Amino acid sequence: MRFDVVTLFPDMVIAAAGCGVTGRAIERNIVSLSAWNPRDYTLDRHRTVDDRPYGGGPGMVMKYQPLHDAVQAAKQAGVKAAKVVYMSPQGKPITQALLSETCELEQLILVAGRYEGIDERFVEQDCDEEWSIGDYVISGGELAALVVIDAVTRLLPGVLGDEDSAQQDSHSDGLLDCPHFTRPEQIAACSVPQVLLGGNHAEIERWRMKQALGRTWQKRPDLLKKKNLSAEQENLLREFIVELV
Ligand code: 9D3
Repeated sequence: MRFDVVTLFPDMVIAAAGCGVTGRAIERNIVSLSAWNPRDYTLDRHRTVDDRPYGGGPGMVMKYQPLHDAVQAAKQAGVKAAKVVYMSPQGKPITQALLSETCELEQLILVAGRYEGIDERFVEQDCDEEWSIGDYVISGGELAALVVIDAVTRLLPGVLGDEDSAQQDSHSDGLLDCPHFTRPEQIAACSVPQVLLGGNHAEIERWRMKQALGRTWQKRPDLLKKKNLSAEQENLLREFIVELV
C-alpha cells in the first residue's frame, strides 16, 4: 500500500513514521510513504502557502493552488484511483471498521492542514472524504495523518508477527485488554494473580476473558452495550461483578 501525505512539515511525518512498526513496514516495502510539501508547488517568489480569510477574522487559510498541485503530483507518482482524504476537525470520526476498509486501497493521499483551515474549494473539488481523529483540538493534520498511517499499516498482512495478528481477530474484539504482568512476582504488597503462575492454559484464558469483560464493564460500558456476549461471557462477567463485593 502507498501512503502520500500533503504537508507543510514533511520531516515530521517521515521521521515519526520511520519509527517502530510503521518504520519496519516501510523498510520491508509492505508500505511506501512519501510527503509532498505544498510550498514546493507555489509559483511566487515568497513561496506563499497561506493568505488572509475572505470576510476577515483571525488566522490564515491555506491557498488552493499549492495544495491542488501537491495532490496532483502525489497522484502522478501513484495510481489514478487514489483516494484523497482531508484530515480535519469537521471530518467523520475514524473507527477501526473504517480503517479496516482502508487496507484494501492501493493508494491513500492524506492532506494535513495548518493554520485555521484550507480553502473550502479544495475540500469540495479535490478531496473524496474528510476524516477526524476525535473531538479535541490539535494544531494541524500531521499527527492525525500519522494516526491513520499507523492504524492501517498494522492491519496489513505481514506487518505484525503471527501472535500479534492472531490477537487482532480474536474473540476479545471490541473489549478492553486484560491486565498484564511480568517479573518480578512480587512488588511491594502486590503479587501476580496465582492463576497466571500455574500452567493451566484453559484457566488462564478464562481469567483473561473475565478480566477483559470486567474492565470493559467498569471503564467503558459504552463498548459493552454494542457487543453481543456469549452465555459463557455473561457468566464470566457476572462472576467478576460478584467478586468485587
Ligand atoms: C482553534 C481553532 N479552531 C477554531 C474553531 C479551528 C481549528 C482549525 C484547525 C481547529 C483545529 C485545527 C487543526 N486540526 C486539524 O488539522 C485536525 C484535527 C483536530 O484538530 N482534531 C481532530 N482531528 C483532526 S484531523 C485534523
